[in-house]
Amino acid sequence: MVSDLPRLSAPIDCKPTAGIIHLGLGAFYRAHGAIYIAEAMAHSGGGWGIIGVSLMRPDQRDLLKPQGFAYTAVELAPTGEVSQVINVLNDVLVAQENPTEVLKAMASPAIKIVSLTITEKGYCHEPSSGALNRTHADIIHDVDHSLPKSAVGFLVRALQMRRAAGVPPFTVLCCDNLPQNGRLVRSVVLELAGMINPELADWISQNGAFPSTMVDRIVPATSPEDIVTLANKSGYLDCSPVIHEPFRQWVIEDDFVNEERPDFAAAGAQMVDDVMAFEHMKLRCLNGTHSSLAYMGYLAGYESIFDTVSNPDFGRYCQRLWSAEIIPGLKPPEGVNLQDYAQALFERYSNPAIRHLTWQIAMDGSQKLPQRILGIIEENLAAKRASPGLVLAVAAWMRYVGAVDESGQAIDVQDPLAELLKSLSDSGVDAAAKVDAILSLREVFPESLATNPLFQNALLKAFSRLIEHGAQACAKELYQ
Ligand code: CS2
Repeated sequence: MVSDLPRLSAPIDCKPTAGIIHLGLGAFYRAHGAIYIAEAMAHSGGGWGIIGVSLMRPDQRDLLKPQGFAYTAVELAPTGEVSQVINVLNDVLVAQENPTEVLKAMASPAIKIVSLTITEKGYCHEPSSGALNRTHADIIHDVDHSLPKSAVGFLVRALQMRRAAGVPPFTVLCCDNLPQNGRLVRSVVLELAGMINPELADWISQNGAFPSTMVDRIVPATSPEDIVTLANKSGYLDCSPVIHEPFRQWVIEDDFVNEERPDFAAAGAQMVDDVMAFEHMKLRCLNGTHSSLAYMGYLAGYESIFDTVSNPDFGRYCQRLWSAEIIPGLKPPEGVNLQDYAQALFERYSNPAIRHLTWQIAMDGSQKLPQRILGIIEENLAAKRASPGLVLAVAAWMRYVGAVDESGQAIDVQDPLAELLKSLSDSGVDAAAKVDAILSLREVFPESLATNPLFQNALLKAFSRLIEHGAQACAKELYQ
């Protein structure tokens, strides 16, 4: 019985001082940013302990507290595994339970950086345009209340407290898969601050820093079996380990308030002036194919990315997405060969030890599609380049949000727009009406794309064929 094993524990009193607050303490950050920071401190010192904040649920705090906030990171390579205990979290707070405590911590002069992995939907923005969604219930709330609900509200209210106390702002370090993520968070923060007090917005704009970053590591959700496997191997019980692949990359714009930051470079992060070329490459080559494979693979009955790319039809589909539709329009970052990058990605997807579920990646498609897929299709249209594989992926997403798979089973669609998408899908009597109804969603499809007849026709054709022949046959017929 693993429950009889001693619990992983770390002494609380020998932690570094906290210099970072991280909003959105999910597995990804614990398997990526937190490890870089632990290594940076091991190499160059500094008070960069991390206070994690869960915005909604207490689960992580409750699991980590009895372990002194330490956890195991398990690296799974095709050739074997390596585990290490990460002991860089000082505390975990739960915003919904005690927003005052979170604000107080964020306002403390010792905190120099507030980083975020709150997923795409956490920014309360309109995915197709990047603008703050002023009709979002949490934003409406946060304009009038000093105890906020949204992450953007926490940033703004904490910055307001720092300004009032004469403390410089913290650097806001966005680590979500969004294009120009620093600029995006800056613009939503300034917009909300401006609605509260225009002088606050000016102060943030003049004194704050919002570096963009590109983050990369494949981190599947930890399963109950992972916990048991680790316990049997290690001889201790860790109730919240993280599982990850060997690869990792972090590219960070070197723009921090008063230049105060951990020695990220000592841990292997790339410090650059402009992250855009890296971001484009990663969001399109990795996340673009990830989402395409997730919808196509799920519909065809495949559980994981590994299972999906192991099927030769989907493997070829993925390769052709890179070579014919994604790479031709990309400007590579200096010194990077995009073909090599794509081949390395294929090897990462083909790691049998990583079970990254298609269902997990399929979540929140309405928030992911614009930057992962739709932008490429628009650029390809402008360059008179066809995008049959990406259009097929959009059709697969449309089919997926109809919430019934190819074998007639219900799909548990997780998306902030899930209900609306289902009702739009159901409102159409035939394929054309369904596609039209979903295309009318302006928060996902920009006008220019939704009304482009070439795109409309290709999408309708793909959607109809998908219903008639299924995802695998459609992938195959594209690239025979
Ligand atoms: C995935 C990403 O869940 C998803 O949508 O595409 O989490 C992906 O695994 C990471 O961005 C890899 O760095």
